[in-house]
Amino acid sequence: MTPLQRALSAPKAELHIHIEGSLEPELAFALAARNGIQLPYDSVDALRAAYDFSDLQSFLDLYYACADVLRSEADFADLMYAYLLRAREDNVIHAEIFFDPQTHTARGIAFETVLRGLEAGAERARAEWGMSTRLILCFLRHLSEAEAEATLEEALPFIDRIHGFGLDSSEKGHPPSKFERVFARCRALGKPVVAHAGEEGPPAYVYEALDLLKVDRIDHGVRASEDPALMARLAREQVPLTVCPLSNVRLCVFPEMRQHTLPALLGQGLAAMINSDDPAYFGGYLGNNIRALQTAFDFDDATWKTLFANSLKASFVDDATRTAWL
Ligand code: ES4
Ligand code: ZN
Repeated sequence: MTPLQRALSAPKAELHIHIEGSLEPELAFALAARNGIQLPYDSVDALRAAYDFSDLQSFLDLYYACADVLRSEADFADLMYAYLLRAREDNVIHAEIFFDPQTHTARGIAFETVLRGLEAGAERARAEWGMSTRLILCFLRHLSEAEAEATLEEALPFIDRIHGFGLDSSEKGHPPSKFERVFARCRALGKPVVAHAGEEGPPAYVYEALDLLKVDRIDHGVRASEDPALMARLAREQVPLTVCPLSNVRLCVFPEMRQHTLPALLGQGLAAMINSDDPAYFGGYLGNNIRALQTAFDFDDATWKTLFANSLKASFVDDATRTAWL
């Protein structure tokens, strides 16, 4: 076996996946037909041809437009099950899955419809092959903190079914400091919290996520490599970084994979691991990320082992479960 084959077959966790970003064009058209909705594209191929992004915002515009086909509990269940079935092929044994309730409640879909559907898909995967999952509710940072607070209120009746909170959407101009109060409430509920930071935003946003939001992990964080003091702190504190290599290349954070800072992050001892982010839109699932990294960097077995151990270590499961995995 080659290091690539061993990497693909190793058990691993995925900690940064937006369930709405796993909506493949084929499923989008199937759900549009089921719900009597017209997508603004003629065919699967025409939609896929639109996956030519110049930055985060150009992607988000399409991502939110496509999410409109998600209407019923069954739609969310089918979406979740399709992702987990695909993740299983890459030997993902545990997935912590982001969802964006505001994208759906703004269209009149009830919070409970979204949650029940996602849970039904996850329960099917658990029953069929023992898949382990957690749900992380993300607030949309282009909206106000008051809207995030209102979303938290909507989630409170179901709080035992929400395993953590996150912050996503347009990063530039929406610093973590905008959400300091609502994140304090999430932490007071005893929930782990994470935030996207240092994807397109500057290292200062990573400091804010750490110091003001007191996050347990940083999502992306790749621009930390611009700030040596921040790199030293992330290494010292072993803050997990949920890095998404194909996403970063597709959204032009790096011009090509060989320019990705993942080797630098690992080289300086940061607790980074790899994830797919929005696999339907960015050229693939975890296995595709592994193949692209291997082509660019030819990682050895020890590097792959570190990446997958970092993913399992940084998961939000109880200590006994984590220890059994490692
Ligand atoms: C996202 Cl790649 C990325 N960044 C920020 N927010 C997001 N939501 C879905 N994908
Ligand atoms: Zn993301």
